[in-house]
Amino acid sequence: MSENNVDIALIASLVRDDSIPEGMGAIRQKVIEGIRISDEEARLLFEQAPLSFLGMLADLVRNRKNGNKTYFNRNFHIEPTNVCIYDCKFCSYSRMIKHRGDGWEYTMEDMLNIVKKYDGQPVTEVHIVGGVLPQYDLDFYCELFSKIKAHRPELHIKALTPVEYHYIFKKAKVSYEEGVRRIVESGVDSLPGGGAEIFHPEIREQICADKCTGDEWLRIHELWHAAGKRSNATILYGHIENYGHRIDHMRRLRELQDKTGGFQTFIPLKFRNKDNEMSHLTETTVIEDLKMYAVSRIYLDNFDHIKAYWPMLGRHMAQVAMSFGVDDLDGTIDDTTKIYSMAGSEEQNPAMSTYDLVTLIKGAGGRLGKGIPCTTS
Ligand code: V47
Ligand code: SF4
Repeated sequence: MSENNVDIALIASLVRDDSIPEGMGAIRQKVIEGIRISDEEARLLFEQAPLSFLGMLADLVRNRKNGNKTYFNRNFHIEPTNVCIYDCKFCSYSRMIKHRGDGWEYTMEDMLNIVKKYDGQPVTEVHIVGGVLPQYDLDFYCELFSKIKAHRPELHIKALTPVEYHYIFKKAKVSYEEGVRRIVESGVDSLPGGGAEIFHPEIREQICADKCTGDEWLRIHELWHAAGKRSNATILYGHIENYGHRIDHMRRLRELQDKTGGFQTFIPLKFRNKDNEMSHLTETTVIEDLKMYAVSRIYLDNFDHIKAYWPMLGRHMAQVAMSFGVDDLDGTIDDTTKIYSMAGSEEQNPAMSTYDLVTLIKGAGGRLGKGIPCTTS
């Protein structure tokens, strides 16, 4: 019996029949047997399962997939601009185009200089994402990606979301298929999970009506996977959506993953309420955050990894989340992102050394994922 099986047997035996909340025995049995849970069962977990029960089930799935290994990436971000033509109500980061004097707009040279700043340093990934502006068009980005690849071929480029791609493909008058072919050729290695928010139109129309739809987001990822590439997926939770919308979101991802197998990791992003048009909303409790990690780990049975983005969650909560399904942490970051500090995260200048991350993982009783330092993104 492998080390992982011992863990699973132990956890399964810990959830004694007489301690199982009413109506949840069947769910527990399914999870132990590796059988997919339904949308209704996910709803029951969200609405009625005690946190400790959720934690045990999520940990069982996490252990089955990854043992007690936790992965992380050594990365830095480039945020080309914080000016944006769109008007997402939850966004604390962007300055509308009419106030563009308050924001920044990097040139190609600025961005290449950021990449060069990391020459000789052991980073493995650059994460590029920011606002949407007309001068950052398809030709601009393809040139940027090719130049980064020419400068440092082994650096993994995780760049732009379907929000940007939908805009730049349309502006260049190319089909999604042709656009995806061009970005593959220019050297992009993977797509980050951003821009997904909540797919359901009922919510999307209220929080981010003017950017790509949920179906368009999914279609671009589908074509990206068809090109043999991998990507991530997020959910922005804890605002005006209900559990039904969260489950609908995860169902669409699970269905696409059944088709393509191209998603690597799912990243729940907790809505932060500072300085945006949804600031009147109260943020979710830590209990709700752990629930979100656990239910997604249990429901998304075809995703290998669940990621905690510690600059958003806080490093200590990220450590706790490792007992609720999380096996992937992003990342060393090196204080190169403003998205969360501007939205009210406790982490105002997010940066962790490899040593810090290793200490954090070991402190939570975890082992390092094979090949560390490595990236799952
Ligand atoms: O799409 C914006 C979110 C996302 C707020 O793929 C907010 O490895 C909370 O997607 N409160 C961008 N969230 C970040 C992102 C990401 C991060 C780390 C790793 C990966 C990956 C992807 O940030 C946006 C949006 O959903 N966001 N404003 C806010 N106020
Ligand atoms: Fe623009 Fe992204 Fe902010 Fe929306 S979330 S306003 S697309 S920067």
